Amino acid sequence: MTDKADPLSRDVPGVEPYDGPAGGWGALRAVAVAIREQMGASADTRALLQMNQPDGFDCPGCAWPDPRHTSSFEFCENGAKAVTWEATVKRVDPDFFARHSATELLGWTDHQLEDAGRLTHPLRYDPATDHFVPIPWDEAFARVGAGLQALEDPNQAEFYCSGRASNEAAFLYQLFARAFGTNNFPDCSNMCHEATSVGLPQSIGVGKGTVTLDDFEQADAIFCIGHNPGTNHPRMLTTLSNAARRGVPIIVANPMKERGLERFKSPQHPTEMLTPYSTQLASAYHQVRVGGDMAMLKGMMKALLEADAADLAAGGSGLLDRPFIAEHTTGIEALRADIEGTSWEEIVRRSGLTRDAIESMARVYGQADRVILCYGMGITQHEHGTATVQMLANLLLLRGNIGKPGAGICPLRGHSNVQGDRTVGITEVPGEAMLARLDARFGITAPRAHGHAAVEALQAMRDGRARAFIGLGGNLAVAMPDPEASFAAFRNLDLSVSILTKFNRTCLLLAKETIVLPCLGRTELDEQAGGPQWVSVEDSMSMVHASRGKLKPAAPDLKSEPAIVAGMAKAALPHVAIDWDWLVADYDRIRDAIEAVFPDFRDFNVRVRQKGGFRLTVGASDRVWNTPDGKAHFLVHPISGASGAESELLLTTVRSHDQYNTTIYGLNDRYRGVTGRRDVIFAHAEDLAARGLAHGDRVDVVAASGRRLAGYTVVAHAIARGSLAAYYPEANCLVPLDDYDRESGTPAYKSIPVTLRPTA
Ligand SMILES: Nc1nc2c(c(=O)[nH]1)N[C@H]1C(S)=C(S)[C@@H](COP(=O)(O)OP(=O)(O)OC[C@H]3O[C@@H](n4cnc5c(=O)[nH]c(N)nc54)[C@H](O)[C@@H]3O)O[C@H]1N2
Ligand SMILES: Nc1nc2c(c(=O)[nH]1)N[C@H]1C(S)=C(S)[C@@H](COP(=O)(O)OP(=O)(O)OC[C@H]3O[C@@H](n4cnc5c(=O)[nH]c(N)nc54)[C@H](O)[C@@H]3O)O[C@H]1N2
Ligand SMILES: [Mo]
Repeated sequence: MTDKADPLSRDVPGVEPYDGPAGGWGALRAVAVAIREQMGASADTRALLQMNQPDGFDCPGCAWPDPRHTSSFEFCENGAKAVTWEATVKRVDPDFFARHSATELLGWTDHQLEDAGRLTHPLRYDPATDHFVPIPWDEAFARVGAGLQALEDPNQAEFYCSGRASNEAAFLYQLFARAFGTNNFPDCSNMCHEATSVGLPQSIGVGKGTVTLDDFEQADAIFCIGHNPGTNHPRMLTTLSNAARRGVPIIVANPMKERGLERFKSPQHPTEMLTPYSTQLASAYHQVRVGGDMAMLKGMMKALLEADAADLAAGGSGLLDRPFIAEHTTGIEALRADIEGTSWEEIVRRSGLTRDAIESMARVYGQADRVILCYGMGITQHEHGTATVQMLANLLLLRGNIGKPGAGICPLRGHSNVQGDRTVGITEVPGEAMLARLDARFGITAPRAHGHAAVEALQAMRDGRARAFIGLGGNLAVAMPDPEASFAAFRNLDLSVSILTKFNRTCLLLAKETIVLPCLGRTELDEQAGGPQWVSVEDSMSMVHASRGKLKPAAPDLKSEPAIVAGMAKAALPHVAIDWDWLVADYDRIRDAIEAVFPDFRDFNVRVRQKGGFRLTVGASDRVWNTPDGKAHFLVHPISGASGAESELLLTTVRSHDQYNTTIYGLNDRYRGVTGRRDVIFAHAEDLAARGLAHGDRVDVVAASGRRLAGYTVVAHAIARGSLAAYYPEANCLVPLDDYDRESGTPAYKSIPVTLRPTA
């Protein structure tokens, strides 16, 4: 069975280590394949050239900002995949739904469902025939309206928003839900950067990143913790490689060796493309244990405090920014006591890193004047995600690394407008000032009671307290943990409405009434009564800018998201005196309303027309701390996460290079050396050996609940001890719905205790 001499020499189908850099010719080839498969041989590739151009559309792929100074086409493999997936020539039209019953479609994979093509008509599930059937828009809206009016209480409806929606669509959507009477806004941010939105305001008074792209040009050191830009924010590699070429140390903390953080061959760089040369990115790569970040960060602070004390003793001025701490912060003494009381033994055991490694990270940190800390889902999707985000803020505050050029905190946001949707009111805990302005502008009385975030929404649906679901984009049932609970929750509903570009599994979890409303995508021309319209989005760095679709819509019957929201609102709220048609005829009117409700958008329609847009105010970037006492706060939490016990295996779930969340473009994960399959689990060879297993063995991955992923193939990989990784969403069956960060509600997708058993 196993080759005892060298277990890694064993041939495992579809698994072959990848030796190349990120980017390079492999990226260009992948784009050519995506274009051929989705758009055909005679593809109109003009769309790709419009991406992230000042007068083009915002790439739906990620929220990394566009460099303001260049107008040259910024090439990104995964952005191109996102666009070809939307601009595909394939269609799921009425014929398609006549050929395939809902029961049959439920047996398709997520890849097959979306690969079938773009939606073309509004649909309703017909229980008599078990098929989705086309219906006219009027009827679709009337059914949505009737379903909502039939509820006993508006709080029985859940209004989900995925982060693709524009500011204009999201603003109208929250207006609709609040005029209807609820603050139930589960949103994709609840599964993503909620730990940032909840944690950072307590630390620094704002729940957003504090840096801009310019800061990356001035930083002396960059830390990348728990994110995978080569796959999920590929345009960031250009920023990182520019920094690396300047000699800026890039320190990575990630349980998995990710090629996109190691080496990059820029498709924009002729010398790199035509020679064997690529840019080395990470100057040091620390394979922290899954769930070991809190221990690691405390270790860095401990090493920094020790070096500070040594420097003071030697007559130096210390390593802490004492004037900054005195003027701008509170809580340093409690933090110091906590860190001094934490032993190196615990830090080393729980982080999985040596004391030397942690001290070297602290040395780089302590020697740099301007430091940026970047982080992603590796930090947030844990039971202690919010506390860990606050540790990142502590570390930065110790040396005054917030609110000065070249320094700050940089959460890598997920969906291209997830941050903007929040800014324009998609939140279950709205502030009174905003609600008062909304009421004044529209003559409504918005509800004041807090609503549901994503986990609470699913719990309410599961328990029958929520009866209706409206989804503006996304695939909530598949994105959430615990399909046993979440699929049942959807099947329990009276009304389920999905506004989508592509048909997905959430539509197939049939409610008493199930409606699918097809919408225009980012890339497409949006004609309204007042002429062609464009929308606005906010990137990870709080830049708000315009996005203009140019392509002919996938089908004549599609409506824009704002028009669909307006259609539903008119039907559900016949007695509310809001002129929805007037608002949608010209999106400038929606933008004027946004400005009236959110003062930070002053002169919105003027400033958003400037090239590159404008930046929203981020107080902490200017050392204005919007906390109750006007100070930034050092916050103390006990170490949580990995215990470091010999027997412990924590499973993290990650995206492959060939997927966009629940959208599976294909079955390859090039940089991790996997081709044509997703049923693999990455493990450290010694963890396998300790369990009598070897590379290529088939195992069942079993969670504490007893649920399992059966028949997976283990792949020996460069991953930290005590750590496993598998692909999302397949592994979501191992995450109980009740395992989430109690502060932010973020599901613990990235530290699932499991055991491995040989498959019977
Ligand atoms: N092409 C593409 N682009 C995307 C997406 C996509 O699916 N495809 N999704 C978008 C969305 S919504 C989001 S939120 C972002 C997600 O972007 P990322 O945050 O990069 O997402 P993940 O793939 O979840 O990768 C997390 C990284 O964290 C590491 N990690 C896992 N567990 C731990 C841990 O305990 N500690 C540390 N330090 N690291 C850990 C993993 O090894 C992996 O490298 O990307 C956005 N952009
Ligand atoms: N185990 C595990 N689970 C996770 C994560 C993880 O790392 N691990 N990550 C979590 C994260 S960070 C997120 S953000 C969620 C993702 O959660 P969602 O945002 O709910 O999911 P997506 O897969 O991005 O949504 C895909 C669907 O969006 C629709 N769509 C695409 N473009 C548009 C558009 O322009 N308009 C409209 N209306 N619809 C459109 C398509 O029909 C497609 O089927 O998943 C979460 N789940
Ligand atoms: Mo996300």
